[in-house]
Amino acid sequence: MKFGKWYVPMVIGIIAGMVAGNIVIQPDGPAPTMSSSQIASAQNKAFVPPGQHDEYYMFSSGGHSGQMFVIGVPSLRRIRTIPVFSPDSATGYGYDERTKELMGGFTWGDAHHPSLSETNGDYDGRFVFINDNANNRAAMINLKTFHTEQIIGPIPNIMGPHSAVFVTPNTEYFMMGTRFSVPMDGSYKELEQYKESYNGALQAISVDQKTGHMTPAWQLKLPPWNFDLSDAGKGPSDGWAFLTTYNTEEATHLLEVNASKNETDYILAINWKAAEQAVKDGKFEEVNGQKVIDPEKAPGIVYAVAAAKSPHGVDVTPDGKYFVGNGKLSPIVTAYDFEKFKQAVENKDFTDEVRGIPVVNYNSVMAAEVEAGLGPLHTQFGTDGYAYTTNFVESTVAKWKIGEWKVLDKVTVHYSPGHGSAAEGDTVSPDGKYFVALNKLAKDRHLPVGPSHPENMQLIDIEGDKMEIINEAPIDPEPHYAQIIKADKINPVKIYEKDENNPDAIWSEEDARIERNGNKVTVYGIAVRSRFYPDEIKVNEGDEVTIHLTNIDLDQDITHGFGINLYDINFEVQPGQTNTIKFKADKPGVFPFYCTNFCSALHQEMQGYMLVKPKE
Ligand code: K7E
Ligand code: CUA
Repeated sequence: MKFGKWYVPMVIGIIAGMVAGNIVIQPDGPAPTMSSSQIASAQNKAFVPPGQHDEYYMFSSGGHSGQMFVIGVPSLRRIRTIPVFSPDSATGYGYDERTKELMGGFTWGDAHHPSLSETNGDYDGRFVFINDNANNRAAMINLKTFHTEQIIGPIPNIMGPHSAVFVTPNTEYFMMGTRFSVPMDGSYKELEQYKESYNGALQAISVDQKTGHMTPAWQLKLPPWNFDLSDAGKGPSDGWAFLTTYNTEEATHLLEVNASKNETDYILAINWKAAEQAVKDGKFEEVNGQKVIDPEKAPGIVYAVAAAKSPHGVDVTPDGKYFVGNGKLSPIVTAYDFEKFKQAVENKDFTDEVRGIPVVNYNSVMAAEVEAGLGPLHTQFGTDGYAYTTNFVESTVAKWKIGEWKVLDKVTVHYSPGHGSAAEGDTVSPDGKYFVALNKLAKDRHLPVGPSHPENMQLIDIEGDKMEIINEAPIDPEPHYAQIIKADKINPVKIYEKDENNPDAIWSEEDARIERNGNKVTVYGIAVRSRFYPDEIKVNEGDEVTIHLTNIDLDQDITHGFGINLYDINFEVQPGQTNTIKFKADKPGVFPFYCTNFCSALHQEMQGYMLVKPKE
């Protein structure tokens, strides 16, 4: 392998740097300022005048904030935070009954990779999915309402689905590969039994095309390695998924060193159509209610191919002809020719077998090794075969071209980019135009705010030969990945449709009422500018209280909140929406409730009293 000769010293350097706690080569101190002509050009390209809309939506993961950020491109204005895995008192997410149930008892998630639904390999603007790396879950956000509508999991047998979520070209499935290996059946095993008793997995989730609802479909048992990222094939490679591995050393301690020993790890190529067939043919075992396929017992599903040391991202080109592995601990990005890969599989051109998985001959399928830079993590695509790779260690974005396989331009970013996101970058027809570097460190780029800084997004104009940074904005931790979709593909509703069949909803003051059944009190109320009805809720200490509240203000952007003093309760009702809250009236006394979301000139008058009569 070409890279074998020369990357070793560099890798040692990187590891030594990591051990010394100094992974970032970029020097401290203010970055070079832009020239006045660069500033003028940037203003011209990135400024969105007040009242005008951005050309694109960017959906960015919120990392361990558990949220998703909606950002306009090119302005980089944050338009909305969509709460997904963590409570959000601003919207009442995690407080009302529906969203409390969605969160399933967890108070956070680690959201890494949003994936927009696709039709024929193109973003269709229906749904966006995202993983929870911490709690084995995935969420679906409906882009009609921008609300999280479903969360599934924790899914048994998998642990830390980091390599997720990646939709197939018609959103038949999305894939979730695990970062961690654990005993797959959920049992207790000592780490000494790691090699025999621990496993990784790839989880396929099927998606209902009408509702976007997710169902665990099947799981593929994988070796006790770590899996980093995946991508779905398209065009000629449709039906396949690609998954990067690290820690093929099968280390259990000090992975920093012990998982960085092998010269190469693997990219796994998974024939998901064959896996689907194996399930139909009954070639699976049921474990904790999940259909688990063991590739050793169902051959023809999983193949491995060598990849430069501990690869991070794997990305399929827009035409589906190549899959590209990003070296991380090697300075190269390897492009594999899918057609040759398929031939090698057919010809059984294997060099090895590892844990029952055939290893395809690297030299037969490798199309090119692109010297991208130090610490390449992720690659995105533009028009005309241009590719953009983020180099974490050297803080650059490298532009190269499919077929030419060499770097044509580099731009320094600030600092240490993780993922990047190109306009319509994961589709069969990327737009080019914009690339957003999702930089892990901001350091001196914004007003200082103490020892820790926000992350830093930088917008790069990729239209010309030379890449040019034209905008930047801080962002809370932590965008891992983002997808950028044309704004006109998304058509959100303006108000909730009046649901006459919802038994909890009422639409007039006359229907407002309080019902009592033993110690259970149910309130059917309305919120309308600028009052609640009823505005007196009288209960007894210890009562179980349910409040259904409908916002009958069918007017865009007139949202009401409902907070009760000292009861740790706040939720919202958007126009036409009904929400429900349940609690025990365990504190006697007088507690005002009020509208928390400024809605009218008489918003301050929008209040009432909850009277909790003390027990005798
Ligand atoms: Cu941050 Cu995709 Cu989780 Cu790379 S991952 S950077
Ligand atoms: Cu309703 Cu403020």
